[in-house]
Amino acid sequence: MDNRNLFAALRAAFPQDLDGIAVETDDGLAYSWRDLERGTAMLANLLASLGLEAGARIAVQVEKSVEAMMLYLATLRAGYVFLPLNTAYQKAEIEYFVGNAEPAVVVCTPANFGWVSKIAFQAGTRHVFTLGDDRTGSLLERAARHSDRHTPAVMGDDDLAAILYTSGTTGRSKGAMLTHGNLRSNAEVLKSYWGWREGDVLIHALPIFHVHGLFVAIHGALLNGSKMFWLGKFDPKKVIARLPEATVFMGVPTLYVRMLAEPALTREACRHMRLFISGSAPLLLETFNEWQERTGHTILERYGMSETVMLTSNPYEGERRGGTVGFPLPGVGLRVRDDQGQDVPTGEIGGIQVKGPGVFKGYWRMPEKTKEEFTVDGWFKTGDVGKVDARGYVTIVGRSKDLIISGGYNVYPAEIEGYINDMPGVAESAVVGVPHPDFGEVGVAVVIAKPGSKLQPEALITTLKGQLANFKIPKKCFVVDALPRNTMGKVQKNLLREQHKGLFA
Ligand code: MLC
Ligand code: AMP
Repeated sequence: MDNRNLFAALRAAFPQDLDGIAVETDDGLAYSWRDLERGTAMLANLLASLGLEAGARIAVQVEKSVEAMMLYLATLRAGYVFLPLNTAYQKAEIEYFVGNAEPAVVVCTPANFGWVSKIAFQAGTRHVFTLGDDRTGSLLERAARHSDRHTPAVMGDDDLAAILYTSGTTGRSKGAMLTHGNLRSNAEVLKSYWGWREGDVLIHALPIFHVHGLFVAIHGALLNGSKMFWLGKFDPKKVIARLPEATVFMGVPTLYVRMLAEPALTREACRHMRLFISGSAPLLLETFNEWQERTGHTILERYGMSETVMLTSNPYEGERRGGTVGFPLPGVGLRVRDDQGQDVPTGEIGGIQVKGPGVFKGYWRMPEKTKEEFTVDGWFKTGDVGKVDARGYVTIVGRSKDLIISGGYNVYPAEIEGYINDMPGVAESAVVGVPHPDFGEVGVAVVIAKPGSKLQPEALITTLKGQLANFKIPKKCFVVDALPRNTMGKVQKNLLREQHKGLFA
């Protein structure tokens, strides 16, 4: 049988000369293609030696490092399922993911070993390893004892490669199951759509626990045999310093906004660059225009999500239209429907539904939820609201799902409200997204106290900080007497958004 393992496809694209540099880090390390080949083999052999069952999940919450990327690649190589977790997640969040996914292996930072291993062992995980961003920890120590040769496990297109948790609009996160076929086909389409070519060098400045940094960026570079400049953490100055040696950059809009604030961002600095790509959140027209003026480059905006990988993109050749996310990628079906399930006329607004090789297999152990998110004729309901113009350009105008996208991270108001409502003295709360110059959008909490209770907004925020990932914390909290409601008694979040829209202007 033809091996459809994504790792095999990426490995096949490595350059002939394995001694060339594959990754160069901002702390001065260089990894050759041979290092990637050998490192992933050792890690894959370590995983294979553990006697895990087929489809075992490898949950990973570690700081960004080249070794962390190798662990991802090794998981593919060995045929297991990668489950990346944002390093900002705290105890309750990790408890949920580990309890829900029941990973056979958990890898965490040496600093978090105490509490993470406790959660993991309680959930039945058999192996907990540590991995620091400075190559310390038990994972690499153990891997070093294994052979540096490994034949990639034989996988089919439909076999699971990764589970990405995406929060639900009501309550708990859902694990989107992505297959080797989903990821490989998307990577192959983007390789040709974005014109990846010999000599390309990618600046990798995004975190590697979400679609953008983990899949779009890493697969893009590896499938083209391209070198990466690897930043442990986004720093606009470091990115700009590397531009003269690079050709491709990918970022969420906040990264572009922060780079524009640097005087060193000039046409001259960008002269060697071929392509700037933005996605994960709406790119303001203002940022698009300012970038064009300052650098002479037109940002290419694309649109995707954890459940589907990339869906649309502005063209590489041809007009990249600011404010739009371009055309459906080859193989992607995209339609816009009204609440009655009818196609809307060209240019009219409705719910975006999609079909295609990147669309996931369903939510982990949630067949009912999965069913709800698909139409009877098999289209996935994205929850995004948009339109398609006469030329075929897609524009996202909003979301039907109650979601805030802050600096490219998704924040679900229902989750934050749940935590606030559980605090003593709180009767009710509403969290809404408002415009923010740096993060695009941030959460604001509006809270009602129980009769006789006194609430301090600052104290509520402090309590939340001890419970939730930092990017989910509302940037402002108000204690009020009443929330605006419609005649059905439902909180009118649109009015709250309107009321607070100027808070950070
Ligand atoms: C950090 N903070 C944020 C935040 N990131 N607040 C709101 N939204 C965010 N995204 C807050 C922290 O809580 C902290 O607050 C303060 O900012 C400093 O924290 P930090 O960790 O030092 O922040 P920084 O390094 O500056 O991070 C900002 C950032 C980061 C923009 C570089 O958020 C980032 O890398 N975003 C990219 C996310 C991404 O890759 N998304 C792709 C999803 S995939 P305090 O109060 O504690 O000091 C997807 C699909 C697709 O959506 O289509 O791609
Ligand atoms: P995630 O679940 O983290 O994968 O986030 C996916 C969501 O991010 C999508 O459903 C969109 O709402 C949003 N998104 C991604 N790319 C864009 C974009 N270019 N413009 C607007 N929204 C985007």
